[in-house]
Amino acid sequence: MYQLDSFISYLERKNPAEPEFIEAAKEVLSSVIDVVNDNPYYLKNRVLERITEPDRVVSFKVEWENDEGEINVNRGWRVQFNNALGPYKGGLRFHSSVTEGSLKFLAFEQIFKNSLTGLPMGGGKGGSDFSPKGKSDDEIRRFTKAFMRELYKYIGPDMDVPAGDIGVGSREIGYLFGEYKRLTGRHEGVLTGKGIGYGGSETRAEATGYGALYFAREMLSDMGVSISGKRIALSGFGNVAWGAAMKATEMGAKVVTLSGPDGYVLDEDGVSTKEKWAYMLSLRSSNQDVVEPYAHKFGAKFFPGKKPWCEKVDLALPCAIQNELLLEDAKMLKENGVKAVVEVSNMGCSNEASDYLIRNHIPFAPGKAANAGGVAVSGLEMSQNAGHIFWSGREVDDRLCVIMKNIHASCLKEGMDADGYINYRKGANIAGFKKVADAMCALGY
Ligand code: 2IT
Repeated sequence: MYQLDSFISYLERKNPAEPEFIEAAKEVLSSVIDVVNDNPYYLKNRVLERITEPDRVVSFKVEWENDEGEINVNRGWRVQFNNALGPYKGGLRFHSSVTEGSLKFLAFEQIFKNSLTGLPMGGGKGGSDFSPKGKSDDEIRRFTKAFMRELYKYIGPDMDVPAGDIGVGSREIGYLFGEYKRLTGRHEGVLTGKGIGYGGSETRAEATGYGALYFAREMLSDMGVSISGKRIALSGFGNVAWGAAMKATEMGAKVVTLSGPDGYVLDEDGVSTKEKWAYMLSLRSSNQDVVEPYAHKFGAKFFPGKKPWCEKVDLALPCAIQNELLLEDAKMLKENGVKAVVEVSNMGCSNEASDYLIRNHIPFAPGKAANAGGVAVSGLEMSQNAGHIFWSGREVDDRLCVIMKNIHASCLKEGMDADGYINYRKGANIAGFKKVADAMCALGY
């Protein structure tokens, strides 16, 4: 029998100075520990020890030259956490906050997220502590290609298929794919999020945001409420926030905030026009990592150094980075009558914040369920690449919508509390975990 506290202490001893990994593990384990203790097969197979240990972590040096001709050194990693369900799959993050521990947390989350999609994908994640902020396009290209010169040794269409994440968008995927092709001579589905003209899938760019809104719509309908007319606070201003703002607008809701490391924008007219969405993309590709110019351009208000969670809204959608919505933010949202919190970034809410929301019976969707649309369409891109075919945007979007509804149904099946409260976090963790644990047991050690 496992005991939660002693198992967490064991993980802390094995993974010192990796607080985000411990936090993510604690969240999953607190949901699944009873399931494991009730299942002699899982106990005999030591699934908890095995599922919390990555298959391997590759760390490598990345040397690149800046515009002044100086040599720079960064560190790159690929965490190949678990491939029980399929090839390792997960994004690459280029951000100053990246450490081995943060990538382990992201790869761990990715295992269960990918399992929830129902597609055959294992869990992985990679990236670098390289910060694109303030870099020129040439510097980004040189760094990205140098990164692939190491990474290509460890990946392959049936082994490990990276994609984008924070700091890695279609521009970087293009450079990465170009370098992989130059090194190997193979045009194959080794990366997802590729440009549509050279093997990418329709709707991949929009998929994370779209999927999160499909999930949010299902959650609200569990409460008998329509998403139309709802007021939404978003954080972030990148690819995920962009997709979410477009789909929310299409559903008749109004997104009133965006945010960046510099503060948040309040746009009472709504982030709801093609011009505003295109501007979000241009802000992102400018590599400045600030959102304030949006406020100047569109006559919106800007609150420096603040987060959008103090606004009175029906829905809060963290779309930026981990631990961006903390306990005091959750309290403020509740005070202001929030109806649901949908985590679109990975672990956007601290455990304390999501515990508080759940204790207070505010519907809370964890990232591994709500943001799975991105990797789901990556899985569809892999299918198209493997079959040498191309699906229309309509076809991909229809499949995405079905996948998000299925994930929602899995959360209901495993997450319904005795008093009728739907604990989506518990439901997602149990449903995602069981499938991986069953496969691990079936495959043997
Ligand atoms: O966090 C995520 O799910 C992603 N960054 C997308 C991963 C992918 O392989 O598309």
